[in-house]
Amino acid sequence: MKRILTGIKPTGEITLGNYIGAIKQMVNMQDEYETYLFVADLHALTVPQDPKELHDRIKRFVAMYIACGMDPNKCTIYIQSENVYIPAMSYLLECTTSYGEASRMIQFKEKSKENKNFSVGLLTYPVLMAVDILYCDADYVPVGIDQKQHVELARDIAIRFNSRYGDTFNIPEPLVTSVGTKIKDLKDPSKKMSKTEDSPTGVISMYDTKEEITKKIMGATTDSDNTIKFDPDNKPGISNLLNIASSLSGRKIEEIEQEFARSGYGDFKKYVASVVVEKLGEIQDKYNKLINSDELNKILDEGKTKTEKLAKEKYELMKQRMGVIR
Ligand code: ATP
Ligand code: LTN
Repeated sequence: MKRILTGIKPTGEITLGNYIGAIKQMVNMQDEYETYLFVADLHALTVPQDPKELHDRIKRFVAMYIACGMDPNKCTIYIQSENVYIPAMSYLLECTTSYGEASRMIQFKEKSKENKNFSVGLLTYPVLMAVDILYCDADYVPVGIDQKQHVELARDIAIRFNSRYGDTFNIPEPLVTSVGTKIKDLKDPSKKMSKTEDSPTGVISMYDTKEEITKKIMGATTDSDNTIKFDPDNKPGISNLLNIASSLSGRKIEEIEQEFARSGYGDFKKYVASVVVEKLGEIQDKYNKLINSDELNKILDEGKTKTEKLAKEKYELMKQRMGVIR
């Protein structure tokens, strides 16, 4: 069975964009692949975080993964920082990665411009991400287009390590989620819906109430021609709502277009809101049952034990290959 793996940084609350673009793909793939899903909390530290908020968010992420449909009996769920071999391996790989390679990463260039006091961790972030992928010999890494360059760097690092020190890592491939599932900010549909974006009415969090969801969708930016048609270039707002409704209801976009061919934007938005309210309601019910349960700790303990064993074996092999042994 091929292995897939992905992680999400707990830099803010999980959004509808994360659910449709990342978690739902993993839910759909967990039957066919050996699946690893983790909370990338060490990655969150590359930009300043409030410790109390970060701590609370980590467990919420795990409960939300499961509430969204990840089945702990089929996949391995864990917290990145609980695997002590991950940062240790990251140092070893940092020593095989050039400064030039790391500083060419687009995300590093962008984020280091935003804050001149950026941390060294922001530069080494893609090497840590390479370890996340390589320690368990993942075959495929489902990511958004913005992360493709990092997975390609992980490939380069693995190929170089293998040729310098002998076969050690499997070479992973990025699985870029399709353009159709890139969910946009409801207020500014030229931007993606993002958990760190300061856009209180443009971003739907997975914890939003029925009233909040309805208000945000009814207030979503659209256009003035009053036709419900999928046309992302000319009608980004309506196309975004069609994408959301289609992804959550499982209905085809054309079917929804036809149903609302003679309706105004108000009726269409009410429908989209009802679809989101229903889906998020189901997820939130499951989440509320899980968040304080012992089951969560059991799942995380199992994830830690399993992934630590794999990482330890790889770490020992790397050390041996690199000559850092007694
Ligand atoms: P940040 O604001 O910290 O950059 P983010 O919300 O943009 O966070 P990431 O943690 O970078 O999300 O991404 C986690 C996963 O969710 C990635 O696979 C990414 O492609 C996916 N994802 C994030 N936002 C969206 C979106 N709006 N539509 C579809 N997929 C998304
Ligand atoms: N960098 C990713 C999160 C992430 C990840 C990973 C994704 C950390 N490690 C390993 C896939 C595989 C992000 O910002 N979305």
